[in-house]
Parts: sequence; structure tokens; C-alpha cells
Amino acid sequence: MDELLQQIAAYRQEIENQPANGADSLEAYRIKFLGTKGIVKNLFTEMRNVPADKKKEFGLILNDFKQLAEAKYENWKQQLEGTGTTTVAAIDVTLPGDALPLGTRHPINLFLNHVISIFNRLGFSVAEGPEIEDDWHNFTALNLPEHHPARDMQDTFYIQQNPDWLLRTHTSNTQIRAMEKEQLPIRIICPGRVYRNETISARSHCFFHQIEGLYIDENVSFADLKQTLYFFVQEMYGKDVKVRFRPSYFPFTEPSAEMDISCQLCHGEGCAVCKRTGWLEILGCGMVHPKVLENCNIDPEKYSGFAFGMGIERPALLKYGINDIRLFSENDVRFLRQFTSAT
Ligand code: 2NL
Repeated sequence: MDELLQQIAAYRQEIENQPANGADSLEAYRIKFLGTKGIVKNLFTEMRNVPADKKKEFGLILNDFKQLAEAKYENWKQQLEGTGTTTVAAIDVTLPGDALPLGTRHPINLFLNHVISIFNRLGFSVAEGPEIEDDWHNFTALNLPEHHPARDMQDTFYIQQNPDWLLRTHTSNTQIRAMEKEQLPIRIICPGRVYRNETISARSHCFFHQIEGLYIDENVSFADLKQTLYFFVQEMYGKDVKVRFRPSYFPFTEPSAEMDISCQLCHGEGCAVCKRTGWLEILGCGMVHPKVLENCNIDPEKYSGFAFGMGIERPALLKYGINDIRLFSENDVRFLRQFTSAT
């Protein structure tokens, strides 16, 4: 019995002195002291040999030792897990992550999207068409006579391999295609890039963007055109914007008009931007010419419609206070990063 007690005391010492190092040592410790053939188990087997009057005393000491061995194991294990957790905790998962470099929308795209969202609310849907077009869809169907100056080689980029092909000079080609194949009524808005053979400068470029609109149905009138465009500019430029229509000429509309809005910079007082007139020209429009309807197999006796077209670059320059149209196509990220919202 005394021998056993001495042994237990020695084991206690060993346990207390045992450093809590790596997981392998812990497992060795577990097998040695707490395993099925381990020291604790063996000592309990020794109970048999303890005299009956000492059994209770020995039992208490042995239980105490067992608790010590088990407590050591639990503490050790927790310490190891603690080290593990510390490694993970070195990454503080509550901190915000590194921001992914986000792109920004191109100012032309922002402007187009704003225009589109306004016409969407009036029931117009977006239609897109090819930038390489044939003569019919870009010119002939639009009632541009064969010797019209707009057909001149100077203004149009022709495709070398096929003189019937060209880079579209306006987005009207998309409306022609819609009238040829869609069912009436048609209510579409056609944004896109167009090309003209012009000298590149701060004010003009050989490619730029347009948005055109088309509405064809029975009984569409010039009053519908005026009201639609008036709604548009009020949404775009504010409720106090003034408009005026001036008679104009386009081969594809009759009658034709140009729409001015009161200058957004001087509010009609007269400044350098509006050339002291108080007005800014923003779009051309008119009732679709009966010849154009006929060219698309639409009966002009039954149907009528209006169309309009506007450039994007000029109003975008004004809106964002930019002084050189070339910035839009140079893709300098220091320029592009400055645009984040449509309004
Ligand atoms: C402008 C003027 C305009 C149209 C575009 C159009 C299209 C078809 C039929 C009739 Cl398919 N017209 N488009 C009409 C009037 C004016 O644009 O100054 N654009 C920048």
C-alpha cells in the first residue's frame, strides 16, 4: 500500500512537471496515463490488493489522482486548441476586407442610360442594330436621294471590300430594320455609336453616339411628339426647363423641327455656351415621311409616326463640365474614374 502511495506521488510529480507541448506529446500522455492500459486504469486494478480497511482511503487518493491526470489532459488540450485559435485569430475576420478594384461606368453610357430610363417609363423599349450597314438601311430607305450631300464620300466611311457597305452615319438604320420586321405599334429608342468622316478636334470626332426614338401607330400626331419630348426634357433637365420648336428640314421627316431648351447655364439670360441666345439646340425631330413608311411596307394612309434624334456627346460635355470631346474615347482612367452616377 505504501509503495502504491509513493508511486502515485511520483506520478503526480511527473504530471505536474510535464510541459504542455505539441499534440503528439499530448497523445502520448493520454495513452500513458488515461489509456485503456494506462496508469490510472492499472492503479484501479491494484484496488484488489489493498487491504479492506485501507480501501476507502486509497480510493479517495486514487480518485484525486485520476482527476489530476484528467484535468491535466483537458488543460493541455485546451492550451493546444488555444494556440490553434491564436493562429486563426491573427486574421481578424471582423475587419473589412480589401476592396476589389471596381470599374466605373463611362460618362456616355451613364448619359444614355439616363435617357433610356426616361423613355422606358413612356413605354419605349431599346432596340439595337449593326454598326456596319448597307446603303438601303442607312440611306435609301430613309429617303436620302442618291446625290444627297450626306452620302458624299467625305462624310461616310465606306467598306473597301464592298461599296454597298458603310459605317452607319446615324442610328436610324435600327428603326428602319424595326419597321421592316416588327409588328405595329412600334415604340423604340435606339442608342448607339455612329461614324462620320470628320476632322477630329475638341468639338467633333469621327465617331460619336446618338439616341433616336420612333413611335408608329394609328393616329400619332405632332402633338404627341411635342408632349413626349416635353416630358423627356422635364425629367432630364428639371420642371422649369422651357422648350421651343423651330421648323427644320430632314429628308426622312415631314414636317421637321429642331427643339431647343432654355440654356441650363444662364437660364435664358444669354451666355457663351448658348452664344447669348438663351437657348440650346438639343434634338431634331419630325413626323416620319410617308415615303419612309412605304419603304418599310407600312401603309401611310393608315399609320403615322414621329421620330427624333439627338447627339449624346455635346449634352454630356455640358452636363459634366468637360471641354474636349476626345476625352470620351481616350480611355484615360484618371478621367473615367471620376464618373459614378447618372445624375
Ligand atoms: C438629329 C436629327 C433625327 C430622325 C432623326 C428618323 C428615323 C427614321 C425615320 C424618320 Cl427611321 N426619322 N430619325 C428624325 C428626325 C431627326 O435626328 O439632329 N440627330 C442628331
